[in-house]
Amino acid sequence: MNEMMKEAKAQWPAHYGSPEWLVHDRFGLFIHWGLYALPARHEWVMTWEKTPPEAYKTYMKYFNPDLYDAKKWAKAAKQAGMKYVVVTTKHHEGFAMWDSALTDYKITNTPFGRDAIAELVEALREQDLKVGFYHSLIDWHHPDFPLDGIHPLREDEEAKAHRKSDIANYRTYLHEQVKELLTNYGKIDYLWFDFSYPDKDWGWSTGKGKDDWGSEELERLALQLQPDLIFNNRMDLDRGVVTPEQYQPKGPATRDGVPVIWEACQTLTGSWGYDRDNLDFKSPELLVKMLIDTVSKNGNLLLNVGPNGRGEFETRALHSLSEIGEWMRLHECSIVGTGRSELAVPEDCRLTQRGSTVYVHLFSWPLKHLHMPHLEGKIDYAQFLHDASEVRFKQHDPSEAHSHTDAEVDPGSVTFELPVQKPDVLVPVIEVFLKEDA
Ligand code: JFZ
Repeated sequence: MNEMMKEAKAQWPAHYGSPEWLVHDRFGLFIHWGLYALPARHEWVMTWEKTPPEAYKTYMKYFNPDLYDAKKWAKAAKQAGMKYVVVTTKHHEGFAMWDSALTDYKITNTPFGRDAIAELVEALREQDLKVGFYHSLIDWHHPDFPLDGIHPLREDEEAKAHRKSDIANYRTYLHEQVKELLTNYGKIDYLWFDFSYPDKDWGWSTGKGKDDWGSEELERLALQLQPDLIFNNRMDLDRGVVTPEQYQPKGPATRDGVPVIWEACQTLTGSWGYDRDNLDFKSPELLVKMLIDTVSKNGNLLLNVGPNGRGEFETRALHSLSEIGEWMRLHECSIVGTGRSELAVPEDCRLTQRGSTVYVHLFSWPLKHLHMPHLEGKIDYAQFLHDASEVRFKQHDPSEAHSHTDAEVDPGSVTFELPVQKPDVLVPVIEVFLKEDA
């Protein structure tokens, strides 16, 4: 294991479950599904359009995803090479996607009438996928959630003057709902709370953080029910998996300069919920490169799909997942169980490493040669990962320095001999076996 990864694991809170599986698995599916699938204009539509909770209930009346088949979702994740799934149990809109006894605002009271979370959890276990719950700390439906600058009623003067919200009641509701989720659905591996904004100040209201959520107590409660649980870092407690979103960090993520366990969360289009008119799809090649780039920096990738109101992943999302899956079918061993390599990175490449095996991912295809510095005498064998065909290499030879390939190569480097044709995979990978004693 690389040094930075060791340091990151040493930072992990001792009272949490072990993060080993997460760090090993590297690739998960994020699912954002709620009533917002119906307006299909982003999962923040309620507050963007300042829709009062009463009016937003229209979507509950018409929520009927007749094509929902949890087994299909689980299979799509599995086929894409993902090892875990994090699904929204409740998003900021406040709607429960499970059969909660604590509210009427829940999926079993829609025409659909089924517990989507129960069905999904079962399907995930069948596919041997780990189960994560995304749970929104923010709730724009609950009357005891105090208005603030991102609430849909933020410009409703009547509500601002007269609404009697008691955050203590909301806190109890939040805790009790989490209790249900961690009691009624078997083993849950990952809790992904979202999100805290304690430093926000709109003058007439402020943001919310650990005291509002009762984060310490919530964490304790969760661990009592599920001692192996791991958490992300958005409860305002400054611990848990660090979750940069919608950008690729320049290097391994750190907290106060110290490496931490981290997970990039990324969208297909820039929206999390189903967003019909947003066609800004990242290409499968870009998505595969984002996965590789993340793992080369010791991170995980949690890639999101926003299913639609019929309960399906749209065609484009399915296409992306299947392209990623085809790449993963051939290259999984350069991702799963690997992390950052301390070797010097050749031009246009990303490296990952497991023990003495190094994976060289070629982001752009060079002409005939790839030079890797500082490897003279250290390589035992090399091959392409996708077809196990040998990749021959030669050491820098000063006596041949007149030859075109050797002239400009740094002493000590190794030159891999590549075909002119780029292999027919999104990102080709050379698997390099270092000599055990090198
Ligand atoms: C949150 C949600 O608001 C969003 O809808 C989605 O669920 C996403 C995964 O998480 O958005 C955030 C939360 C935190 C930050 C940015 C967006 N942040 O810390 O920069």
